[in-house]
Amino acid sequence: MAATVFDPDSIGIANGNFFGLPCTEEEARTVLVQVPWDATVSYGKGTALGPGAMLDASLQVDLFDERIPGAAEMKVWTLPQDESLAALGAAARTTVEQVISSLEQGNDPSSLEELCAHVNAASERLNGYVEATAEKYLSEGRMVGVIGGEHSVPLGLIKALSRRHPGMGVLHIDAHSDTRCAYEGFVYSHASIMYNVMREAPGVSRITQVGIRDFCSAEYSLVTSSPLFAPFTDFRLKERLFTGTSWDGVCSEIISTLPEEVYISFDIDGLTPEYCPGTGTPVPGGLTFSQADWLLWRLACSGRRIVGFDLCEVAPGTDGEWDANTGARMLFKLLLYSHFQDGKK
Ligand SMILES: [Mn+2]
Repeated sequence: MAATVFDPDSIGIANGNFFGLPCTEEEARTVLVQVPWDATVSYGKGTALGPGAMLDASLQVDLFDERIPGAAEMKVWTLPQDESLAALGAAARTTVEQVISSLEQGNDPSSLEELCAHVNAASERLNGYVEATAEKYLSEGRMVGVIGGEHSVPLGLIKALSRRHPGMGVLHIDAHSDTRCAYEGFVYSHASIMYNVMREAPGVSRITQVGIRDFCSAEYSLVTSSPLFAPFTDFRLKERLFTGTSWDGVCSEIISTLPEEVYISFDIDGLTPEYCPGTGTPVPGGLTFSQADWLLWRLACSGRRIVGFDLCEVAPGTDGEWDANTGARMLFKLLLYSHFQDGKK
């Protein structure tokens, strides 16, 4: 039947895979794990709908790249969403809303410990799911990418990878440092992912942060004093650019802080908010799509190996499919650049 013939130059077929790529679980070189979870989001919600919205938007992306042959032949399979996760996250979200509204009314945080413990237990189950899923596919020799969801969700993947690649670095693109300890009482908060990486993934030797522009003083002192971190705040990036350094030169400085094996943790709000108006905590400033793309391309060309990635905080918003379109296209770049490295081995 004509509808089942894969044509990379025409609109993608809704076969459950991102970009409509024709690939089975057995054939997969990369497995994408969707995590529809926005339990601890403190401001705007909706990132739980991100994976589905990006999957729909991905069918519009042309599977061609002028630099990398074989884009349409990438073996990428998408693990279907686990519905029980969405239900667990929605229940936890209701408890989180109770806690936040109680905190906003000035109630004593210690009176909320039991509610927070419920949320933390739900997050631990989520982390267990992601880690076990990652372990399964990594042990089969496949690459794993996590598609959030809020930015708390990739912890299990980062832990699994850091055991296999001790000394690996994390390239963290984000408006936020995400180094808060138990934000609002929630240990596995979206605002704590890199704090938790520091605590629970000792195999990570470097966290290089790019585009950070919304942080508290405790976070700033942590990332500027700990040798684990290499912070490139948005102000420092712009200072370099506005005084005449090229973006390519800045990318070289960023990449030079990373070891040979690199995991990419991409929060879409690292981009300027025009690209992601629906995301939970948009912040003015940031990277353009092209700047982020150039950074990832230069990383791939640097000889370093991309060992895995996540793409988080994409929320469909209310203005059509723009956020998901941006997310799907950034996901395509992440897949392309990890695939590109295979050709160089
Ligand atoms: Mn963020």
